[in-house]
Amino acid sequence: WQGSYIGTETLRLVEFTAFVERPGEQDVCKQQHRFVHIDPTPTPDSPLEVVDVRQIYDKFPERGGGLRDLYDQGPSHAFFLVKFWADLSFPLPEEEPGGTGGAFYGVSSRYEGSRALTLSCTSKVCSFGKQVVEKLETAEPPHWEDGHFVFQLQRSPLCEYLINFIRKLRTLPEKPMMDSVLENFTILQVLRDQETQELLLCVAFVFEVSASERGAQHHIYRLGRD
Ligand code: G9O
Repeated sequence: WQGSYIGTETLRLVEFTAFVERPGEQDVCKQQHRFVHIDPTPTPDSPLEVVDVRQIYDKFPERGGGLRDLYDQGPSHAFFLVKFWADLSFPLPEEEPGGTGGAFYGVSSRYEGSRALTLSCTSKVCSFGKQVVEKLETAEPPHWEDGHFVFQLQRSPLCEYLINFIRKLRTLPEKPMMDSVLENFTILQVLRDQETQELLLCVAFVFEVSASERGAQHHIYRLGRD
């Protein structure tokens, strides 16, 4: 299966955004800052570069449902790696220690698929290759649009661990320091058909901080193994 996007014939990631919204008095005043973003703009349909999955085994749990086990079970064409350059150049909201100053930290994602199914999404947040948070979510029931089923997970609140992680990272004085912390921070998302537990997509996320004038960037790879 070839293409320059994250997806297979069954399920394709169309849009993905992690953001913070600062409170405004009215909805229209809310200011959204995107840490990372994959947009729905069509990209040229050239094959993705392949990264050997063994190179990133140590960044995720390997056994007990970790990356190695998942890849062994396959299907291998459903495995992707995204390198994000996150935009952390947002002004920290006024806040008391331990609070978020009324800010909302969330993540929204949208998928297109060829089958009506119940889509489940498991996210494992990992530090030094060990899982520190796991979150299981179910997408809204799909709706039919332009010839395919559309699945959405909208405005899912980020967990405390991630909010604190982003806020602490933001206080580090230099990009190289942030990047060195991010070397040991990864996220693994697994999308399944909830009824059959068939694996539809597995996406490994790794991070650096964007140079502030460039905004959030990303690069998508396919994961392979000879
Ligand atoms: C530099 C850090 C940027 C953080 C981006 C966060 C991406 C979020 C990926 C989804 C995680 C879902 C798990 C979750 O919400 N736990 O709360």
